[in-house]
Amino acid sequence: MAAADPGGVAAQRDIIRAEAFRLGFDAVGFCRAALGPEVRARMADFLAAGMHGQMGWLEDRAEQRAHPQALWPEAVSVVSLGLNYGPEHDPLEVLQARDRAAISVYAQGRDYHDLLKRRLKALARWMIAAFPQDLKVFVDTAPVAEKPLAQTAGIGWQGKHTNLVSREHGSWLFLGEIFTTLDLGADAAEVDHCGSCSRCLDICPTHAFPAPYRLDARRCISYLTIEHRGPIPEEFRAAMGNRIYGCDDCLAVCPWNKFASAHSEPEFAPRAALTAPKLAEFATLDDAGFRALFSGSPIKRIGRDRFIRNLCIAIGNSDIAALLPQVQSLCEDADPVVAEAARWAVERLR
Ligand code: B12
Ligand code: SF4
Ligand code: SF4
Repeated sequence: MAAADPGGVAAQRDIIRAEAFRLGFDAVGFCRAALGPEVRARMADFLAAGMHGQMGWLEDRAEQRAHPQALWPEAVSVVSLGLNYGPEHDPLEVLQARDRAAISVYAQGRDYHDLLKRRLKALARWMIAAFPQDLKVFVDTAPVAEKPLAQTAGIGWQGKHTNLVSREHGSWLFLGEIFTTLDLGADAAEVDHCGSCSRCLDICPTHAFPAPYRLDARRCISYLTIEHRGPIPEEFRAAMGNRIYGCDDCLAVCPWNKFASAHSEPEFAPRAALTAPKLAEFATLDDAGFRALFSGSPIKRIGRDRFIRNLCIAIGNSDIAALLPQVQSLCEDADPVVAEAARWAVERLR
């Protein structure tokens, strides 16, 4: 006998799920537009400890982040969606090549926000046509706690590295959501499958995890290379190695990645120029050159100066004396932060 399904919401979820998969999503789950009080409490701890560094925007809208209905009071259900961006090659390999720059997997192809938003909108249009409702789509930049929602909706769990891990796709899922006025019920939340593993915590080059499930963003290379303005604190510079944009170490070592498969999205295909670029190639980039090279890439967001600041640190860590002229020429850069990083690199190479 079929299980009771009052109002047919489980059947409705299955219809939407099928369409989401047809549109190319790799993970789909449903939950109520609400999060438990522990999410707000943990967020408050993180903010009170100042672990968000310069990301004041996390603090500004913390209430909305922790409570979906504070962001949109009419929201009843949330559809949480994931797109697989699993890499074809081991992202840690490039870290051994001293003359090369490491750019994190998510930033080697076209900006994922574009594809994810297009797909979310396509699903949203279809949902409106199928079931009358009001809805809103979100990806990344809105004050939405995407990982706790995804866990509540059952598509994965927040691992000890704080990102969402899926039994099917490992650490490699981008997340997006549709908030809707429709009551769709809920899927079962996912539970923690980290067990006694601590690989992600152990590998972190800057010891950015004060405890499992807690990240001090101020120490994270992803934060330092992408979000942090001004000089990078000296204590982290050597540990950054050749990482010039983001970091994948804690994601890449997760044992659940063994169940993951490489993505099949042409837009996520890494640009040849960004998989293992030579450090020397970037040193002469001016503003116009930077914008032309990174058009359509998420890297464009950080601007030429921050990018060259990161590059100088990587050159300083390279131990390759032949790169000395490249950083010497940046010591008088118009941007004082670039000039300081270049002088640091010159000292290191000497
Ligand atoms: C701010 C931000 C960052 C910051 C801070 C990261 C962080 N962990 O918070 C920085 C710049 C460092 C960053 C880095 C990266 N990011 Co980011 N980032 C975000 C953003 C915009 C907000 C996240 C947030 O609210 N952080 C604030 C803290 C308080 O939230 P939290 O991690 O959820 O903290 C929780 C835990 O501490 C937990 N907690 C505390 N104690 C305990 C105990 C237990 C038992 C449990 C279960 C939980 C728990 O509760 C807290 C509240 O929920 C989201 C998009 C979004 N709107 O959600 C993307 C997002 C999280 N980032 C993403 C990605 C891909 C990355 C990088 C991998 C990019 C890269 N390769 O460089 C790295 C990963 C670094 C890492 N280990 O987290 C993806 C992650 C996808 C996924 N599968 O999880 C997101 C979801 C973007 C997207 N739409 O796909 N990011
Ligand atoms: S992204 Fe890199 S620096 Fe940040 S927590 Fe993970 S391993 Fe550490
Ligand atoms: S590496 Fe281990 S501890 Fe970290 S998220 Fe994966 S399973 Fe959990």
